[in-house]
Amino acid sequence: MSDRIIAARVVVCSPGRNYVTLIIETASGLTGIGDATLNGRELAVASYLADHVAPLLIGRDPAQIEDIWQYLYRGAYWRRGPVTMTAIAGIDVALWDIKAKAAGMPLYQLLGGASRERMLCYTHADGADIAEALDAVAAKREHGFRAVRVQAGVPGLNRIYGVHGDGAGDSYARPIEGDWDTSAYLRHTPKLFEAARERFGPELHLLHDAHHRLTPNEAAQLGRSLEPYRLFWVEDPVTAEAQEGWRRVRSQTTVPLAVGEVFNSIWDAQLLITERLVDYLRATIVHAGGITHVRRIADLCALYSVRTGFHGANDLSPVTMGAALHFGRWVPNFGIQEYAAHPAQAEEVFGWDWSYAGGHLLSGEAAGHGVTFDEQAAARFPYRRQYLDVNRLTDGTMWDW
Ligand code: KDG
Ligand code: MG
Repeated sequence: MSDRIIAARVVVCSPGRNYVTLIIETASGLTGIGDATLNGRELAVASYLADHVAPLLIGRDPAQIEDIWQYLYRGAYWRRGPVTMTAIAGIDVALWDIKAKAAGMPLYQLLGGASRERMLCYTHADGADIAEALDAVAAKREHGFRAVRVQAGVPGLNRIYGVHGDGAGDSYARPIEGDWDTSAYLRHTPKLFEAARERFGPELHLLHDAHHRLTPNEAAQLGRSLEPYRLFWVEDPVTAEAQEGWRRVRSQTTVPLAVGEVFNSIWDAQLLITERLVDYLRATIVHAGGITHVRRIADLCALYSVRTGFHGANDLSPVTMGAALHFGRWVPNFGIQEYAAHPAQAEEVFGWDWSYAGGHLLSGEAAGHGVTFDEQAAARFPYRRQYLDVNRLTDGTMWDW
């Protein structure tokens, strides 16, 4: 007997930061939870879902995940883009949650079963200068992390996103404006990783995020200068739009490359994957059309020796982490999972059965993706408009970040 969707509600709340959550209910009494959070543009996705898409879901069979996905993607005409693909992801993950609950299975079993028991993860260590950044790395290592992303302030620059915090104070009223000077950054960054290797030895995995700020040639210079320190990866050295620019980066340096947290479809990544221009793809479930679409991206990656390295900052809700860990438990070409702990207040709203232990993340065994959402608790944390930073060169020119 087929089931049918009887309700689809969007809740926007801010337990420490903003999250957009979709709740789908079925006639047989099942509930699916999806994350549709797009940092800094949350209400656009909430409106897309509530005003345009939720009414189309009522009466449909929740088991028809593929058909609903195609209906929302092909049927929209205005396809792709972060708002559309995040909205589709919210629905897709809620439907996979329902399907797994109906089957009485943890989601990874439906996807094809476990390929591994635990997922290697990396976390963030930031500092205003090299000494402070390395102390932050030491603290993460104490906590068992085997892979750490390291970002440090650059002399002469007052504020850099990812180093001096990411989203407080002024960001409620208008975006914080960071400073940027590529030459200073290129001079300073090798010193950071030289000092990190000296202090922590060869085994700790070190990662770095360049936040799309370099040209392809500058990225090649950065990669070469970091080769002696054997990084796990350099992330987003150039803008995601510079697809053919990655050929220059790839041909000039052997440093492993990661990209994709701002990608929302397989078409954003096609050239990078099929020409083997990157090593890790960071397109995530929440911003790239859900499990249904990211599975296609991961399968294409597998043909070209590209591994997953999903975005996992804490502006992606615990629902996305739950889904990502079931995906990671199954996907054959898993690489690493980013992990930044969620704000403490998020635990009052979301419940989850995934966990961290000894540098790894573990998915739970509950049926579905294992993440719950308490709508009454969410009402205690109303939405608060908040922006991501912007970035300017020291002469005032708007820049990438
Ligand atoms: O919403 C954007 C943040 O999640 C992003 O800037 C964080 O670059 C980031 C990362 O690698 O986690
Ligand atoms: Mg990043």
